[in-house]
Amino acid sequence: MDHTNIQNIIDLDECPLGNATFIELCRKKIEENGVLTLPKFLNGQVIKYLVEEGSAAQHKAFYSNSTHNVYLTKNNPDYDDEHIFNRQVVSSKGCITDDQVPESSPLKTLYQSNIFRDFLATVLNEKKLYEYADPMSSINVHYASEGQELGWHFDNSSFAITLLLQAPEAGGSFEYIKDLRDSEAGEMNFEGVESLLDGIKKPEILKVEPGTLVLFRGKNSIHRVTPTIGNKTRMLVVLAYNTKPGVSLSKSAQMTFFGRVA
Ligand SMILES: O=C(O)CCC(=O)C(=O)O
Ligand SMILES: [Fe+2]
Repeated sequence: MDHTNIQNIIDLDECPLGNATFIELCRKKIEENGVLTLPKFLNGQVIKYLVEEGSAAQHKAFYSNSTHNVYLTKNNPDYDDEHIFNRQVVSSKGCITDDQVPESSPLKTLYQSNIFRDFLATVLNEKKLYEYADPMSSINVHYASEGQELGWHFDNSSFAITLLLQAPEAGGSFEYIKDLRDSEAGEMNFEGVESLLDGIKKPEILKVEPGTLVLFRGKNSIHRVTPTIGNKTRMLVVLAYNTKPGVSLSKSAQMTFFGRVA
């Protein structure tokens, strides 16, 4: 199959990305719900191909076994260690970077495709989207093997774009609470976050199957991925774009996420 042709990668019958009615429907959905899922986005053959490609590269993954607070900041010594601001959660997934994804990969065609990028920009209310200026950050493939997870957090970026390639036998589910804080207003909602982490407040669970495209606004909506259960690795692609050209991920963030600097 020709992987340089976008029509072989996206199922454009299920997801007509150039259709004005479809685009407007998607824009409304993410505006109202903070999340948009497009099941069957990827062509079935391409999912299989990408799982094989991803499995072949898994040995190159960098595993960051780190603890962090939900706000993804350093601890604040004004609060004691038990305070919810300083409470630590675990993130333990592995990741490969854009420069480790083959040039022949359908992921490169998808990432660069104009129809896809224009669709994303319109749906996300952005003028235009740009690739990262550094060679590592644009396309990442994440791996979560048995017991690995992504702890509760609010994203630094205002939107995230993911594609699940392989779901584990159990676990690995994406949980979230919409608008649990208001970062623009400086409202961190310690009570709400504590109630969630203590298991009192219950999150929503996002239903995601392999091949589903997810657009998620995670800056104010706390989310996590529960630990993988069983031998099958959870494999997920993160497509990262900027709203301005020429932006690189900071060296310290490269070190944290990728274990090396470009
Ligand atoms: O793995 C996922 O589904 C979500 C990833 C995520 O939340 C992140 O990378 O910030
Ligand atoms: Fe996130």
